[in-house]
Amino acid sequence: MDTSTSDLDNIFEEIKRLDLMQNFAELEAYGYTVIENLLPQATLETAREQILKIAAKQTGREPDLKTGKEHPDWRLIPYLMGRHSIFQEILLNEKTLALITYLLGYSCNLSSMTCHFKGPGEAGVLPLHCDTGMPAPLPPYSNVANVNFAMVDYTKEGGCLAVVPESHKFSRNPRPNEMALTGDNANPMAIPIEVPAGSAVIWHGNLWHGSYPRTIPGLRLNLAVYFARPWWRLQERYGDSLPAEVIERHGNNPRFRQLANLNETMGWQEEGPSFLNLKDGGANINAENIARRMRALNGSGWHA
Ligand SMILES: O=C(O)CCC(=O)C(=O)O
Repeated sequence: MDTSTSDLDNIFEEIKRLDLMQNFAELEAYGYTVIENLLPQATLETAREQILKIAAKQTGREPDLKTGKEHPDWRLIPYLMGRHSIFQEILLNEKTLALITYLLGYSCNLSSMTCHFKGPGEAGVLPLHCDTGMPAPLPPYSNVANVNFAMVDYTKEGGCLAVVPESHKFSRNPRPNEMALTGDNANPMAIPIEVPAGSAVIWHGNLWHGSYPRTIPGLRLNLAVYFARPWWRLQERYGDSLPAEVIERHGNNPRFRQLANLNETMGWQEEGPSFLNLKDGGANINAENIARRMRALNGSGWHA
């Protein structure tokens, strides 16, 4: 039945079917949740191998997972989604996508898929922040949301993710004196997320998070999958800029199309909006088309 909460009804059913009720409750209460050991070993290894390969190309130095000596501190390895099918497979993981859909609706986009690539060194600390890039007060619902896959075991000394539980309810960014994760001014509300490689951490866009510096040898890798509601500016450019083989592989999947911004209709040029036919004097403007378009953008409720 089409009710005013049909999108919410659907995602709620999906969350129950996937046995994610505990994660759903944690997201609401604490602003984040962990699904341990989510990625199959082969997926984890392939993704990690690809990240190391791309990092070698980007930096001109061969990464050493055990020592990390060629790559101290922190660097970003961007634009991973289109670079290997394993990243597309991870993007479409039904469990993480179900929780993201609860937070952002079916119409959300992928904003970026990057690796925070961290070797030993104090400068590898990422201070507490939240990813909702707008002035306070932040809306109480998520405008953006993250899935952070641990590509190696996460430990505090290894430079793992840090979160401030319940900070999604503060509706603001941390102030400068609340951002530190090390030293005398370290925020006492922050906790380390220590989980095995292959686990996924999902959080509400208003949650304060960051990561500790790595104080032991080796590399700490994540896969940071960042999503946004469809009116938000996206960090990475997908849509028609994606490699043709990616569009060929997933272009018929409606969910992938929306995530990868293949349904974008903005940025009109002389030919006008693609959903109109200007030659026929805008013959496509009718109630049904407009309703379909509004539904794609807003849906019947805030969960669309
Ligand atoms: O895992 C990390 O190092 C932190 C990631 C982060 O801050 C982010 O994805 O916004």
